[in-house]
Amino acid sequence: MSVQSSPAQATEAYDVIVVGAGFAGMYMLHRLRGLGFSARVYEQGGGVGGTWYWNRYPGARCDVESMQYSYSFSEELQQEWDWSERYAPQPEILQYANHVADRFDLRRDIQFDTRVERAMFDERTATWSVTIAGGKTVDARFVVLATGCLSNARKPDIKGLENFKGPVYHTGNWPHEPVDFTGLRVGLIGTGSSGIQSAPIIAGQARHLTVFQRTANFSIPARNGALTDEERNAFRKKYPEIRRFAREVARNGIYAEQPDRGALDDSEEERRAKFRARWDRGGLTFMYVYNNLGLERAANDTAADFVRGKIAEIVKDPETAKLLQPNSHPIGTKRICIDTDYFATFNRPNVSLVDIKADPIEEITANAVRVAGRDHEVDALVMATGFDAMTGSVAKIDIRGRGGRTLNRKWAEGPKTYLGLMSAGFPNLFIITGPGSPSVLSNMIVSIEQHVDWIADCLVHMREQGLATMEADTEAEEKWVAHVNEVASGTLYPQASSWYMGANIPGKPRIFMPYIGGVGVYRRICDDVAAKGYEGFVMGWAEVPQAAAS
Ligand code: NA7
Repeated sequence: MSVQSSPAQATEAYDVIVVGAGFAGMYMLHRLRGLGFSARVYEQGGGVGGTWYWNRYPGARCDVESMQYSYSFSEELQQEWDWSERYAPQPEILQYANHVADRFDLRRDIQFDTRVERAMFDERTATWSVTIAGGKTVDARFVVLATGCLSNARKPDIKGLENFKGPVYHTGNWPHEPVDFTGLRVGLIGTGSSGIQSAPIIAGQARHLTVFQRTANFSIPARNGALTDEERNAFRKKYPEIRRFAREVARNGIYAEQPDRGALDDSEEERRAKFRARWDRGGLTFMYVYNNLGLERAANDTAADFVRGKIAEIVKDPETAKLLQPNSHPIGTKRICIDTDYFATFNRPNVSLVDIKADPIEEITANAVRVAGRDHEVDALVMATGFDAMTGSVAKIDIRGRGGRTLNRKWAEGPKTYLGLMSAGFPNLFIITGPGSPSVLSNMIVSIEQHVDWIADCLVHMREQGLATMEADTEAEEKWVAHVNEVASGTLYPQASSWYMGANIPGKPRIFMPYIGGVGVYRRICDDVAAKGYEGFVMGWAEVPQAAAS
């Protein structure tokens, strides 16, 4: 199948337009090409890598171990690439993305520095008309949104920010040139993953670092370190099992021992010993000591208390330690952070912590952040204030489906999708790792590969059956949205004001966006839907003949 421009119409046309050249867009392109579809990728950045292209802040690392946060689709690739550390730093992940682009010759079909402004569905021709920056319009049968979940950096609306005389950086949109804080007084706003990763590095450079904390966060030591050849080879040998487990068994797409008991099934002493062992090992699997930490408050409290105790042990000043101890949400209900020396950073004489929960920032002046009437003087500001997560990048595109209805209007009360893959009224528009899929609750590369493969199979099915359109059925979508919410409400997650709930964006509807049922369960549901002839999707034939078929 290939849509081509007829001589009379000069419009460029493809089978598929992919928006975004991060890990999702790159793999989508690779699959499409392999299946003989014509495809074009538009990427607003100047290179591949998506979130890893933009998030260049000091200390940026993935919180999933690199041997697992990597593509599995190519045996050669996973055998060849040498990750240097347990958690590779951002430059290395970006290097990997570039390596993949080169190795699979992807760049020739990617147009960089190009924002997609609009996508309009023409019901008569069953074609998407996509307008890119500069006004050029390109047609495609299908559009795949590979726009990423954490790529729309959000600078909060703080009074007086525009009056600040020094540089203001955002961790999610960091300059490509080196930033040197030597000799400067730096203010860091935000203590999510980005703030927690960057604080120790900035503190090591700056004359003084003031951290403005609204919500204290749970963080587990990364225990990062160089990977030995032996460790890499052990992983590689075990890859078939590791990858299978991550795809089919693990809830979060990460290979790890699965807990077989609840926290309250052990004595306090046994519990402490297990928490200590996981703390010493480091990393995200801390939450997998027991099988009910995300479900039962009493069980969760035991893990939260353990971490609070560790913070009190590490941080010397009791007042500061108390402020750093999270009390506002169950552990794990906001994405747990993985750090290197975050809490110990507050023992440095050049670091101070300001609580902006009790007293929010009043104003930013030319050279200070004013809190409770006191000016904290700073020469530079770092906003580690997060993203308009999961829907923000999609919302920036003017997407119009059937009847000219916009996706933003449809999602005004919260994103509605069937399986996270499609939204009713928007035929032939796929979303990768969208709201309603495990997405940000999982190892993103596992979820990306699953979505891309599912979409690729679906396009082949449509080609073989001569189908022109595919669209989520409204009823199936309603049921799925209800299911996503029902599963979330059976957990402790909705108890936190997190970006999973859209709670970090003023005015954004609060609904639990990712599907919490687990990647293995979710994969089976998607496969089952496909096996049943794409149950819950409505397929259609073209109202007018397609331009060409091959
Ligand atoms: P996050 O996790 O959204 O963290 C943002 C932080 O910024 C968080 O501490 C927020 O406090 C704080 N914040 C946001 N707006 C404000 C304002 N207006 N004033 C003060 N403080 C504010 O983003 P990250 O970039 O750290 O991490 C995102 C994900 O990337 C992470 O989960 C990993 O998966 C990788 P709040 O908690 O809202 O009170």
